[in-house]
Amino acid sequence: MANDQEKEAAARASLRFIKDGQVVGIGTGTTAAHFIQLLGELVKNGLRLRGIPTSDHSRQQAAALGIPIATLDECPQIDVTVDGADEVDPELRLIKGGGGALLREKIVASASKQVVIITDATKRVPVLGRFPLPVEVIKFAQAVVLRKIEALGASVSLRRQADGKPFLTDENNHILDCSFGQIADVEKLARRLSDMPGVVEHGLFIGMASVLLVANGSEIVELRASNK
Ligand code: A5P
Repeated sequence: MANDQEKEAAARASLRFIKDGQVVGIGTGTTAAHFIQLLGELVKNGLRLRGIPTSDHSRQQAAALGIPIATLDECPQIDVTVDGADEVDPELRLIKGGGGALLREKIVASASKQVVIITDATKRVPVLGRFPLPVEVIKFAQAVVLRKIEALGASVSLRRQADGKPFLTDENNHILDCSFGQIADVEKLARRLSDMPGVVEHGLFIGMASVLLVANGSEIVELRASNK
């Protein structure tokens, strides 16, 4: 099964977590885009919900499909969020932010009773860190933060767009992509990054995923977090 079909299959499997009348967090990325498409079909067929998108891009896709959009001010408590991930370890800890939306994604996940992560089989790893960890920084601080993260042993690069200009997040910040290789102590690294002045957020999502749906060929593997 092709990778994109796996993403679609995982997205389809997440639909059973969505119930009528709920507030639904809407993820970002190519896998979440399949979810949004399918959610649009459910709404067209009469499902009532309010969607909280995790990026401007996802908001545009959802709105174009007729999905009612709300803000966190209107709905600060989300019933269920469905989102993708760049890496998932056996404890359902994640690296996210490959699409640059990690800040809003983490806020939406933190406001959600249930977080369903949908991926293809390539995203499962025994140890996080093969994927460069995205760290969102305010522009003023980026050179200082870059040096500090390099001092932790990572090779760090400022994310750029195709035209060479720095990538801008929806909140108008920059992203440092930090290659650590295998991360020995995920919690410790998360704390160290959060403690750095100028770091807005990092892409380590710990204790946030409730359910993981991985498409592996035609099979869907479901894993549940032990603490949820
Ligand atoms: C967006 O910022 C990310 O966190 C995505 O959820 C993640 O990059 C997964 O994206 P794909 O589904 O496109 O692989």
